Amino acid sequence: MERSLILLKPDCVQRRLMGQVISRFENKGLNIIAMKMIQVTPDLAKQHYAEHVEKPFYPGLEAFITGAPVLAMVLEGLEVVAVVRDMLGATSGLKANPGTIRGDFSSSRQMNLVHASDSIESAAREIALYFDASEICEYTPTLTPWFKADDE
Ligand code: FUP
Repeated sequence: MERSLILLKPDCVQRRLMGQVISRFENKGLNIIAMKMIQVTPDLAKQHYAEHVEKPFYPGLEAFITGAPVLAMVLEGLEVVAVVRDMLGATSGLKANPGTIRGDFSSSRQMNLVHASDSIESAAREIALYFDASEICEYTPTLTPWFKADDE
């Protein structure tokens, strides 16, 4: 099982789209094993987006991500990193295919509603940024036998 760090960004919270996005993850059969609402600080934003801090768009990105609360969660599932990235679609809502979360709900490159880790290594780093180990609630869903075969 893989894990991925997901953020429902300030635009998702403000536009009342959290429920619809969470439903997509639940319907897909992914496990939510941690969840909390937080206000991202400029310091946390710089750690999260370390690879972008020097880029021209970073000041706007930081103002956006710190501008209202986010809902942070950890999703668990088979190949969950790639599965969730595909569910989100391309980074810009203007490029994301219809049927994806961004393709269906976003018309912006910055306000693209949801962040998801882009690799297993990023997921481990980002989960540690947002959650203590004690906040991860691992469990075996009783529906698991109806979501996948035993040997998958
Ligand atoms: P993604 O991996 O899809 O979240 O996208 P990136 O890591 O490339 O970018 C991180 C965030 O920066 C994206 F959510 C959107 C934002 N961004 C901008 O606001 N302007 C840009 O020119 C590029 C990215």
